[in-house]
Order: sequence, then structure tokens, then C-alpha cells
Amino acid sequence: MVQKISLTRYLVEKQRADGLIPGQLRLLLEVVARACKGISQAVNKGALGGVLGTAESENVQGEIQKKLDIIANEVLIEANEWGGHLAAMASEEMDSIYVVPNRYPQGEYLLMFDPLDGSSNIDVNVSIGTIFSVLKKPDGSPGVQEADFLQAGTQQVAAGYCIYGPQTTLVLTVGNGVDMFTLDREQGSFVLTQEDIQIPADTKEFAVNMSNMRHWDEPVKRYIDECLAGKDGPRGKDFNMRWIASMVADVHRILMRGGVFMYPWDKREPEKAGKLRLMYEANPMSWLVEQAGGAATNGKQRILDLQPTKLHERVSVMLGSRNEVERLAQYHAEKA
Ligand code: AHM
Ligand code: MG
Repeated sequence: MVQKISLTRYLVEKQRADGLIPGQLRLLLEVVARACKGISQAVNKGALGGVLGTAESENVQGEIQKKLDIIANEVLIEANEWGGHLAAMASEEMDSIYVVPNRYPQGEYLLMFDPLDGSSNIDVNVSIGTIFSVLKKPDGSPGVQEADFLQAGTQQVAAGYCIYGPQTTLVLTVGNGVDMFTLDREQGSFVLTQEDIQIPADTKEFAVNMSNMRHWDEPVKRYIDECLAGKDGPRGKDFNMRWIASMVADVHRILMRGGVFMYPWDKREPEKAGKLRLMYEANPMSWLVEQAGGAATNGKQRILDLQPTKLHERVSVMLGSRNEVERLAQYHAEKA
């Protein structure tokens, strides 16, 4: 009989064999996974649990919060604050950092999350997810402040997401490839279902919100025009388009079968670098994609090399199959 490997066993074995996961980080990842199980329960109940609809509040970016945005945020905080593995947390749904209260021991890690990504899909029963990124608190800094979080994506020690779709699936990297776990509801545990995920370097599929086309920058327009021209155009092949409006679901598809995902800077609000957030959306997803052999850029620079200047910083995002992302970067360089 093929033995199922639970997330717990996987983490213990990784800790032993590769030394990639220190004890506190292992605990942290277990706790995040447990929180995701809780969020998955709430998502599944939907209207029966009274969790659909809008809350009467706005987050720091001026977006109306959904009830599930707030519930997911609370589940993650409550699960993580008491274990002694964290110094502080930061979230898309909180204005400033959440320092672990001093009634609990403080650990050495910093956790960032988008508790429920794809919020516009919550009420229409389309896949949504939780994205998370883990950093280490810089050595020797007393207490903990926002500046401790402002580290480039290359400094992440773990990153992943949990997608609440037809299956609940957790995808994780600690810096040696990307592995996937599926929630076994009967056992109540995540089970390893795919190891060493690889994104094909070439693709015939792109994901972008086409309704913004008239606002795009010229290199993005050029890239998509060439895809749309299909077999008779310069690319010599027909392309397919998918846009779920949940970054988690679009990136998951790319990890499973390749493709390119874009939420580029556009002229609607030119002073904003993009729509998506660097610290808890772009960085964790870019690291996962790179770990699976893909690439991620803002057009001009590798996303993981960007030095953040504030917690809720936004960024232009193009990621996925390596050759397509390189082509996009090349089109931007030619324009410059
Ligand atoms: P959210 O974190 O408030 O859910 O916003 C991020 C989401 C991404 O998941 C998705 O790629 C994008 O916003 C969709 O935006 P749009 O509605 O403009 O297509
Ligand atoms: Mg989001």
C-alpha cells in the first residue's frame, strides 16, 4: 500500500534531512496550515454559516471588506499569536503590523498574509485563497517594528498559499522546490499529493484583465496583441485566455500547466505602481513561481530583488512560464 505523507510528517522529515526547517518554522507552518483548514471550513459553509456578504468596514487601501476577509484575518491571528514562533504579523486587512502581545513568548519569525485573496469571488462561489510569506526578524533589532518587515523577497524563508476550490490545496516552498498538499477532510489533515512542481518554460495561455487594455503601457499591449494575432501573427501559434480574478487560482493553474499571469501597471492611476501588493501577494507568488522554474518581473526588475519601502506597497506583476516572462521583460527593455 502506498503510504500517505501528511504535512506534519513532511515537515518533520524536511527538518531532519535537509535542515531547511528549524523547529520554530516547522511549528509556524503547521499553525498556518491549521488556520487554513479553519478558513476552508468557513468558506465551505458559505451562506449556511452566515459568512457571505460585505462587512461595514474598509481596509487600509480603501477597499470595502467582506465578512470572510475579516474572519480569515482573525483566524490567522488567533492561531498564530500564542505559539511562541512569531514576533509579529502583517496583513492586507490591517493598517499596521500586529506585534505578538507580551503575555505570549516572542519568536524570531515575521508572518505576512493576504487572508482571503480574490475577495470579489467570495459571494459567487468561485475559488479564493490565502497567501502567506515568512521572513526572519533581522538579528539584533530590539523589539519589532514595521521596518523589520521591509526585506526583499529573496529573504523569504517560506511562502505558500492555500486555495479553497473544488479541493482545498496547500502549496508550499521553503526554498528547495514547490510541493503540494491536498486537504483530506476525513482525516482532517493535508496530504502530500505532488512534489517538485515544474512550470513549463513555454505556454499558449495568458491571464490578464482584458477590460483594462486601453490603459496598458505599450510593451504589455504589444505582447497581448501578438498573442491575439495567433497562428498568423509573429508568435505563429494560437493562444488561449483565462482570468479568474483570484490571483491564487490563476497562479495555481500556472503551476499546474504553465501560462503567464499579469496585473501590470496601467494609466488608470499612474502614481500607483500596480494593483497587487508586493509583500503578501507578489513576493510569495514570485518565489513559488521561481522555485518551480518560472520567472517573475515588474517589467524592469526581478520582483524578488525589489527593496520594499512600505508595508502595503503595490507592484506591477508579470509571472509564470519563463520564456514568456523574459519576452515581456525584453519588450519593456526595448521601450526603455
Ligand atoms: P484582493 O486581495 O482584494 O482580493 O485583490 C487582489 C485580486 C487578485 O486576486 C486578482 O488577480 C485581482 O485582484 C483581480 O482584479 P480585477 O478585479 O481588477 O480583475
Ligand atoms: Mg489579494
